[in-house]
Amino acid sequence: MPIFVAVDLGAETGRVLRGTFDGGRLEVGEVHRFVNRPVALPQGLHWDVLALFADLSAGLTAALADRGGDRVAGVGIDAWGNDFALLDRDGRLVGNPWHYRDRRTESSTRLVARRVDPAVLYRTTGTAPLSINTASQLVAMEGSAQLDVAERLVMLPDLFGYWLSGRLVTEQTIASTSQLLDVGTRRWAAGVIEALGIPGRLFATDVVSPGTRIGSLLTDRRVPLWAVAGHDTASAVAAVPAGAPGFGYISSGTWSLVGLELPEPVLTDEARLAGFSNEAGVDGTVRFLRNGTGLWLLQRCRAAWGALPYSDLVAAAGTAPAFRSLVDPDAPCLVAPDDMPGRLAELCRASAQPVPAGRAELVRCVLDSLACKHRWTLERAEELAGVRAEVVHIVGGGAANPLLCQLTADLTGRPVLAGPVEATAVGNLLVQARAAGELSSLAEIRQVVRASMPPRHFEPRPSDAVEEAYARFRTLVDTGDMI
Ligand code: LFR
Repeated sequence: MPIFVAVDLGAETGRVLRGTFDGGRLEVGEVHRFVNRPVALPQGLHWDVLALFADLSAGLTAALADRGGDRVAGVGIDAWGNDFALLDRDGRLVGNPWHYRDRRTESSTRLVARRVDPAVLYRTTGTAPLSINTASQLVAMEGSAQLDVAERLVMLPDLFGYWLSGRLVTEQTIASTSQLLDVGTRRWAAGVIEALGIPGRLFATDVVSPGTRIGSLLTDRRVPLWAVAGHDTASAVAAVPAGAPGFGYISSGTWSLVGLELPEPVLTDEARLAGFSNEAGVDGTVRFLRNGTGLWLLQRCRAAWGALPYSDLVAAAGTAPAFRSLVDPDAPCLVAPDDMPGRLAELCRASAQPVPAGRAELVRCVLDSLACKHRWTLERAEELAGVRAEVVHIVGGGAANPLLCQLTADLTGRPVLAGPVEATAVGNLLVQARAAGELSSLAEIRQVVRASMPPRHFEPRPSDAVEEAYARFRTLVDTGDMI
């Protein structure tokens, strides 16, 4: 049986997973897991890409050594979006890549807007103006020595692919998080790059679509390296186990990426002002979605409390009073990692709501608020795209949080289908399986996900309490800061 290996890099954790595909079902097993530890230097916050490469290489060695009689039919890499490395003319790394949460980009969106009319930029790239975008980061680096010597820009999954295979490509889905890719042609948007004052020479690599063979591993030439959907969210959406069109999805992890899969982008001013992006999906599909703060709020509370099991926190929240205090998860003061319980309490106090007493009430406040924001975002997406989602799929870590899934069903009024938790790795593995000729379409990929890991159903429970809470939430969001 062919086996495939997925390298899945998240902002908190990296993993190497093995997938065994028998023609109908995929079985996934984790081979190696490692911490992704950003490093704060006096000059700013960076990723330690050398440590990540050492860890993923160790995982790959273990996965390849343990193959038994099976044939390794491929390796694929996906990672979080927006971040990139610069290479010099010898193909060597120029400095350590920056972390998208580094504060050097604080005024970048304003600078970008001064150089290119925001409506024109949105019509060209389809990307919401966020400080984490590659474009914002590059503009903030203007005049730096790094930019002076750089010859190529490479998005992070492609950097690791380059180090594994010696071949440099740009994969389309990860490039679509840059705000520098043309949403129509899916090529670099040369006019935008020039108008922003970013050196054009950085963008000389070919843009390839998911499923393209990059090359083979330098350490074992028999093993192909495939370009998968290199953006983790694109891999997760490919693994949504939908049987028909007309679904909404929430890729729920540190972020909540809430949106729709569309055949064409939505490039209106309304979509731009509501903070929606049109990211590239598999097979020319568009991921029309909004980046919202997700379980980050819970992760940071838990960090402040000493790493209690999530399942205990969620179970306790289930017994706390519902919808007592609500916050906008995207409130700017919640971006910083420190003292999350204190910041949440402060937001409740400032909006004249009861301050949650104790951990259970605070977790309840977070989950109620996330579910409200899920509804707000889904309904905005539907209005903007002019389509209705009959069901909502939750994939990623949040699919293992039954309270969040039930609350999202209650708020959106749609059935929620939860899982797979491992959607990112599953999407990575099955795009490889298709590239290797084992499957033929995105619909078939999703059929395999349904057969291999059937989702869990949550039926909506409409009530006056839900509607009253949502009305309160809307007031908070509609009067707050949107982006
Ligand atoms: C999710 C994700 C989001 C992206 C954010 C930052 O892991 O890739 O899609 O907006 O990370 O890169």
